[in-house]
Order: sequence, then C-alpha cells, then structure tokens
Amino acid sequence: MNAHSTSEGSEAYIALGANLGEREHTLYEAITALDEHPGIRVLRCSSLYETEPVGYLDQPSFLNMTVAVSTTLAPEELLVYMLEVESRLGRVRHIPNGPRTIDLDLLWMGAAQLATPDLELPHPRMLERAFVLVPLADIVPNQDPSGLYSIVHTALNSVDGKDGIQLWKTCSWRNDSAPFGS
Ligand code: PH2
Ligand code: MG
Ligand code: MG
Repeated sequence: MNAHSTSEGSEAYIALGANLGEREHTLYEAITALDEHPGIRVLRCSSLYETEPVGYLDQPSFLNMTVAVSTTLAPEELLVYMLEVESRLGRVRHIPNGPRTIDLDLLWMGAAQLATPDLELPHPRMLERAFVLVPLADIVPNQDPSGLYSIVHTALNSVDGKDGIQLWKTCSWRNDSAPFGS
C-alpha cells in the first residue's frame, strides 16, 4: 500500500468520450458498468461537456466527462476491464482517433508511473487536451494527495481549445453505494 492508497484501494481518474449513437446514455451505461465491478467504486463524476473533435476533425462532436473511482485492481487489470466495457458498449476501432460509441481512457492512478506497450500512466496526452482537463478540474479536490490538483490547473491555464468545450449538463448518475457528490 502506498501513500495514495486506502483500505479500499487506489483512487483513479478516467476520461470518457462518446460521439456516436445515444451519447449521454452510453456514458451513463459505462459509468454503471465500471461501478458494477466488485473491485471498482465510482466516487465522483464531472459535468458532461459537448466538445469539438480534436485531431481527426471530420466527425461528429463529442460528449466528454471524467469520473473518479476507487479501485482494488492493479492499473493493468483496470485497463482490461475498461476495454471490455468499451466493446460491450459497441466500440469498434476503424480510424485512429475516429468516431466511437465510447472511449474510456485511464488518466491517472495516484502515484503510479508506468510505460508498457499497453498502458502509460499518467496518460501521455491528458495535459494537452482541454476536453480532458475541463471535466477533470470538476472532480479533482484541492487536497488531492497525489498533487493532481495543481498539475491540472496549471495545464488548464495554458491549454488551447477551451472555446471548443461547452457545458452540456450536470451529471445525473447516482447509485446507492456512492451517492453523487460523496
Ligand atoms: N478523443 C480522441 C480524439 N479527439 N476530440 C474530442 N473532442 N473528444 C475526444 O474524446 C476525442 C477527440 C481520441 O481518443
Ligand atoms: Mg481517447
Ligand atoms: Mg482510448
């Protein structure tokens, strides 16, 4: 157990994006699927933002959001489950950075620093993407023990593309084991 883990496991941050189908519904299905895993509990969710596509431009606008979870899984195990949820929710990989029903990206997991062929932590592009930073700033507490708060706010001050991000709705995902905002 390291300085950022608790008896419940580590805290991790996940970015979600959707730009095909019933985007909002799919985001909530993904959050529910994460929370249904016995080793994952969803703690907080950001607002939902409508965002202009970045990178590959000829595709519909996205809904993006982030969630904080506590998990007893190792980073690689969490990633494997996230990929399983993506395929359950109809993710098909055609064009890199292209349209998708759902994308789940593991951003940050306490102090974990990793670089394997399948997983890099912290996520190598998280600080360059306004569609990640804006929702992340909703849910990273000022007292975050891993130092993420100042990292996110420093990056947010200088990142390009913030005008492509519009608040869409506040998060209405709730469940009994983790009331929203707890
Ligand atoms: N994801 C990408 C590429 N471009 N643009 C927006 N607005 N939102 C995304 O989630 C997104 C993107 C690759 O994962
Ligand atoms: Mg992505
Ligand atoms: Mg991805």
